Amino acid sequence: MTEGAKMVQVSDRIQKVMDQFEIAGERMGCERYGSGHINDTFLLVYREGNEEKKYVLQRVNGEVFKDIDGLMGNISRVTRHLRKKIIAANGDPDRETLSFLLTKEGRSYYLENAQNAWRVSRFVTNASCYDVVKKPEDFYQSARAFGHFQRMLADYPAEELVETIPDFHNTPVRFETFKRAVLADVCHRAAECEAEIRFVMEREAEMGVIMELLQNKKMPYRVTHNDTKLNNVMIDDLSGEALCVIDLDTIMPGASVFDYGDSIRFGANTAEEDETDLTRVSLSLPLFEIYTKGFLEGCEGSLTPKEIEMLPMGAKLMTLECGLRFLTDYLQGDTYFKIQREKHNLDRCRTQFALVADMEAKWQQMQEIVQKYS
Ligand code: GN1
Ligand code: MG
Repeated sequence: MTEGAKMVQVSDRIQKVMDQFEIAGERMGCERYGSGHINDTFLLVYREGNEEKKYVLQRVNGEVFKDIDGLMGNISRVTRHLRKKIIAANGDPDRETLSFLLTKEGRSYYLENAQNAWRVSRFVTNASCYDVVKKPEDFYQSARAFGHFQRMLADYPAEELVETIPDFHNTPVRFETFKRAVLADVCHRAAECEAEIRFVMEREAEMGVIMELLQNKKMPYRVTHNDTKLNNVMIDDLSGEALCVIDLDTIMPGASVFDYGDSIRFGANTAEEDETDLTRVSLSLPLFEIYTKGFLEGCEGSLTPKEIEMLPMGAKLMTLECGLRFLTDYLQGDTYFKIQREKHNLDRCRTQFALVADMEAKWQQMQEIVQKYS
């Protein structure tokens, strides 16, 4: 199919949305893009003279992100801060951070209706996002990038940021929501999930460990990304270096170990997030080590001894919390995460819990690896 033919298939709705933005050139194509569970993403191709230009069009899920003004405000403030840092380090701000196009009315997003806001960013060319670790080097690069991202935001005034999803990584709050979902059992699915529910209940005592350290000021609040999946970093196709951290919707004050932990959860798993054969799920210690090294290098010595000590716990709690969220969504009727098949959220929950169990088995080795780089 030619690019032109793809363009013909664009729905009237998308066409109308694209019309709201100030985008130069001739429209050549539009196709679905990426593998996010929340927003809808499209790749737009335009031609200006002989040059092809690409953009990313996104529908921000208004059910999940209730304060679009706050969210886009966060992103523009944070990217402005990052641009300054990148320029000061002789980097290329157009490739190393996201930039958004304005609508014809000069706004950073187009509000289609209360539930649907749309935005357009420049596509970072000659760079890729990966859903699985194909080369350990890519994972190492992502680790450095997320560590460095946090480092660049260390002097950003966190109080200026809106909490786009309150209590996003507050595991005890997630646990309370889960317990209510079990009790309500609106879809009559709790009986089927007995083993998973028990798995969660057996770990109740650990749920609050990180939040308690933050609340008791034993660990600092930092500006964190909070959704540090490998596919949220763009890797330069030529140099192989991590270029740009994307998906900035959940930048909020948080713990450094959230970012570290969520990356381990996703990237150091030997299987995909929705693998149905649980014998394939495990924590890869070599990948765990590579990420630990890269993340600490990226943080450039800025983590406190307590934060470093809690890295394994961050990995475990982010994995447990994510499994808990998938399970809660399954119990509530799959209203939050997009699913592609029946029981998709239950499958995702099971991989997360299998990974938690494997982390528990490898706890000692995880601690030793972290100590080696501290
Ligand atoms: C969601 O949108 P996406 O796919 O990057 C979710 C994360 C989960 C992740 C699980 C706003 O991220 O918190 O860890 O799915 N984002 C939101 O894959 O809830
Ligand atoms: Mg994403």
